[in-house]
Amino acid sequence: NLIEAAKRVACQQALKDNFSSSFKYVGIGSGSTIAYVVETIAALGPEVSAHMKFVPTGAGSTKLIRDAGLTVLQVPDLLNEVGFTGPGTSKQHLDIYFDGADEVDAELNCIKGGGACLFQEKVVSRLSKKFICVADTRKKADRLLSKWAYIPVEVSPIAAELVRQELIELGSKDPIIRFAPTTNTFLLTDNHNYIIDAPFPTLLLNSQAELMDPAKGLWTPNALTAKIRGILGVLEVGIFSGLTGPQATAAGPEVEGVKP
Ligand code: DER
Repeated sequence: NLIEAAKRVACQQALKDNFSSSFKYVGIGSGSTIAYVVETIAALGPEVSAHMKFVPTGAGSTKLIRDAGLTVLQVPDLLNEVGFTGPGTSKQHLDIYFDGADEVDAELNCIKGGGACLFQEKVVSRLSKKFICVADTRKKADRLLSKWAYIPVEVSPIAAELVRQELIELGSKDPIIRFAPTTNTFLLTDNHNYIIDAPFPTLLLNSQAELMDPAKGLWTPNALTAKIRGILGVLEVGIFSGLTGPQATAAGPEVEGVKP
C-alpha cells in the first residue's frame, strides 16, 4: 500500500544518500520502517555487508538483523572491540545509525519510543557519527507533539507512579504507564523497565527558546528533555534533539499520493 511504499522509498533514498561500503559499524533502529533499510542493505549482497557489523537497539532490531543474514554486534561487545581510547576521545564508533521516528519537527528533532526501544536507541545514537532518521510524511510536523500526542519516558517500575505524579507537576495531562495488550500487564522494555506515555502541549523549536514559558506549558525539546530526565526514577526520554546540520537528514522524497 501507499504508506509501505513511502517507507520503502524513504529508506532507499536514505541509503542512496548516506550508505557506503566502506562502513564498518552500522546502527539499526527499531520499528517497521527500519525493516526496509535492513532489507535494502542485505540486497546489496555479502560483498558489501559481510565485513560490516550491525549494532541493534533491542530484541526486535537484533532479530531483524539476524534474519537478514547480517552480523549482529551488541553495544557491550562493540565497546570491548574498539576499546576505551581515553578521556575526551570520540565515542562515535558507529559510522552511521538508521532509525525511524514517531514524529519529526522542522529542526529534525524527533519523538521516539513508540516501539518502547528509546533507551537503547539513544545509546546507539550517542555512539554514532551520524543519525539518519527515516520517516514517511505522516511523521512530518512543524513542531513536536502537534501530531504525535505524547512523550514516551522509560522509568524504573518501582518509581513509575512517583514519576507519573512528577510529570503531572510538570504539566503533563494524564500520563499513563504503557500496557502490553498481549499480556494485559504493564509493558516491560528490553531493559526490564516501564514506559510512561506523557502527553504535553506542542513543543517549541529549540531555536525559539526565548519563547519558553514552562508555567504556560511552553517548552523547547532540549529543555523539557533535561527537566524530565532529572526526575528521580527516569532512565531516558523519547525526545531526540539537536540533530541539526550534517548529522541528520530529512526523510526521502514524498511519495506521490501520500500526503501528511
Ligand atoms: O520507537 C521508535 O522510536 C521507532 O523508531 C518507531 O516508533 C518508528 O516506528 P515505525 O517505523 O514503525 O513507524
